Amino acid sequence: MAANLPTQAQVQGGAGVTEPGISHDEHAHHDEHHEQSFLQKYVFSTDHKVIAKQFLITGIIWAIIGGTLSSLFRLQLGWPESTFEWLSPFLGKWIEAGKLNPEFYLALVTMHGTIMVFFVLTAGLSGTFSNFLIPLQIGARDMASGFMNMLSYWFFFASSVVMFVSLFLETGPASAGWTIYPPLSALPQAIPGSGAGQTFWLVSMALFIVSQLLGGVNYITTVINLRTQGMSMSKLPLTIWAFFLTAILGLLSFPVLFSAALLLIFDRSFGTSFFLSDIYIAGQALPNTGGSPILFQHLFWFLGHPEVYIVIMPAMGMVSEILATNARKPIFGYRAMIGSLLGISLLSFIVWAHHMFVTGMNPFLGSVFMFLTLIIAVPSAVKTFNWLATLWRGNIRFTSAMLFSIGFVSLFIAGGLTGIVLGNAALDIQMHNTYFVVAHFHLVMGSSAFFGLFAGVYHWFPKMFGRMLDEKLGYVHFWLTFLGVYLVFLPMHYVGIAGFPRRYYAWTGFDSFSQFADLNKFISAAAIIAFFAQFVFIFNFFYSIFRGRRATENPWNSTTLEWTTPVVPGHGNWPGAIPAVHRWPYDYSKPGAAEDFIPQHIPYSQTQSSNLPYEKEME
Ligand code: HEM
Ligand SMILES: [Cu+2]
Repeated sequence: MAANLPTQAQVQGGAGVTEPGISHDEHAHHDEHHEQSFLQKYVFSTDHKVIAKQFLITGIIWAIIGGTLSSLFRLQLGWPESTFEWLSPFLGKWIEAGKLNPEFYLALVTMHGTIMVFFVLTAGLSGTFSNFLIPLQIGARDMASGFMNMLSYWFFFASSVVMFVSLFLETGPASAGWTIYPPLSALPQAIPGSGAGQTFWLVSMALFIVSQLLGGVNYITTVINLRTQGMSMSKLPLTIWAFFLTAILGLLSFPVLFSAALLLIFDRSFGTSFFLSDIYIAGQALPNTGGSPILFQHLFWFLGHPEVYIVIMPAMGMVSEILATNARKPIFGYRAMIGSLLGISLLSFIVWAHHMFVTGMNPFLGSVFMFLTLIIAVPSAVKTFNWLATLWRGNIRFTSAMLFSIGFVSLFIAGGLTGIVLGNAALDIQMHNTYFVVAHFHLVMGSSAFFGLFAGVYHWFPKMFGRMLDEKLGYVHFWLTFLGVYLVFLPMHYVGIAGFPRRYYAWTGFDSFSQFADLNKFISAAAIIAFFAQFVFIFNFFYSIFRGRRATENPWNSTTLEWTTPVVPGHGNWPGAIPAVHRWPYDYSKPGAAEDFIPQHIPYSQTQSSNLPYEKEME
């Protein structure tokens, strides 16, 4: 399977790094002789593979922090009467006489949500795999602009530093929830976390959005311009379709959050009243008039809803790829998969107000948003059906990546169903701001996106590091996590239906909720165990980078282009010419074929016995 196919049309318009032929030998040269300094190679690198690893490792660090915060607030919810003296050395003044400070509790949930949604599942997931896979799977030497790509990581890094520092502020980090609704977020005097912590949050988010936009423009340009010869849009792996559409979603919605954040900064620091009106503090009227806190919600959710798809679509793409590879079957309904991604992308812009059914909006408007929201169930169901049909009668290999992908489908179904419940305004009015919503989005987004992330790491680790992750540890990690998330989030539906509100520090003051005392303990225990199970993965990850079994070029017998590169691809990805592409990425178990997979770069002329009638005419 020599990869030295014609190169002349390696359509590498523009960007210097990726010019075929000319630059490449130079790059190989660089690599072998270490002319690049350590700093250029590993720190301020413009190589998409290094940048991907930077995103991944930063994401893992954030996930550990985000998980620790949730363990802390679950301790409080599970054992509200107990004291936690042993935490005093770590939490300082946030814990008094063993009791968590209620305002610190709000800071914990706010930072947990912010970190998980943006820093782990957006930057860590999408940033890692868009960077790693786009050039490798479309057949490009690097991103369109390596420099912008590097900036994208370093803006994320700067944003991370600001957010991290805010954890240690005297008055604590932001505490208005990950959705930072005003007036709580707009009035620095409201609660301690509304002060400097909120300012840091906004500055960090602004930097984060710059990072997202730099990355997104680059991904889009790369996919449009740098595909190798033969790689038409209809031969793209679904991963790339997902990353491509995700980048478009980000590009169109993050700027709206940016403007909302900017206006909020003005309200906080420069006396404007975009989001404030008629506010009284301790009987004293504030001068602000004319603004609307609901306006903020509209701006926030105009990003916020697409954001949940920014988080989930890359995972969907990777899961599609991994399911087909390990079921040894073509993905079922390739075009329907692309169509449903397109459908979800379009719809995701016109449903945002389903987060706002209780804001007093006109019920007619509510019913329009309800209608549009429920339509999303259609493309979501198409995808689910196609994943299941791909598995159906497949020759399934239960690799760790495959287990996590199947887990993804399971969680997406379990969490998606309750979306349909919440999408009904009449039901949502009862359920809004209860644990039912928390259960919904932790299954459908939190857990399933994490499963997509894990699936991706188990599957592409060999290409990233040239070594394999340990599969036995992978199984342990999978089962503990899979059982863990269901044990944590299924019971939450139950307490949510009973009206248990989210973001409450203590429920002991409410008689009707004391019946959930045991259930809350159970959820907390399961959550903390599931959190500690993640260290199996973290150990496996760092151990295997150095000590894992050595990988081969194509350990999963996969069809896509990244597996035609050397075990650890160098700068420029292919030592010789970039292979041209002749077929779609899902030629698994083709009748009449010599093997159960035919890579994308193999021409039909070499596979006569397996060609379908119309494929015979194509060469
Ligand atoms: C059939 C599809 C879905 C429908 C109809 C749906 C509907 C809803 C509705 C109506 C809410 C608002 C509940 C409330 O606050 O009262 C909501 C919350 C949420 N949904 Fe979904 N959803 C669906 C799928 C998804 C998916 C796929 C994701 C993420 C990948 C997601 C993530 C979220 C998040 C993060 C929230 C809560 C945000 C917050 O208030 O903090 N949903 N969903
Ligand atoms: Cu939404």
